[in-house]
Amino acid sequence: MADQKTLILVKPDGVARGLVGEVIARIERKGYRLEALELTTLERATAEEHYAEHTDKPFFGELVEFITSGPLVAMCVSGEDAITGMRTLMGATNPLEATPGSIRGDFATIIGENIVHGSDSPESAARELGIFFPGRF
Ligand code: DAT
Ligand code: MG
Repeated sequence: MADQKTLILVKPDGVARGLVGEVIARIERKGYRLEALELTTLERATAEEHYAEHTDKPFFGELVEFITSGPLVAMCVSGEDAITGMRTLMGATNPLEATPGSIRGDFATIIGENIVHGSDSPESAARELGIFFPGRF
């Protein structure tokens, strides 16, 4: 049992498609809490810092292009085991493998536009929350 905080993003595709309310509704219905929320468009440098672990991947360029392509919604979400729990709510990275009923399983078709981001570990959550909400968590 651990009360955790995690960084959740509704990525630019989710915002453009009008899915912000849908994603937030699922987070709240599950029983997690919103601790902070902001609509923002990322600078390239911020996006590169956020996705630093993927710098050497072949898709890094398109990933940064995509995440900076329009406004996104950044949230700090908290609750019991919220990091793993949010990953389950989101579904697998590749929407083809994401279970129906998950956010990606219900709303996405391609890996490069998979609606949401969620931190994958306590270390990632602390690092990523520091980027989006400096000094707050
Ligand atoms: P996740 O977002 O589930 O944590 P990740 O950290 O492995 O997944 O990758 C970050 C994002 O990069 C992912 O949400 C979509 C994109 N991505 C991952 N693998 C990709 C691939 N093979 N081709 C294109 N985009 C990819
Ligand atoms: Mg990841």
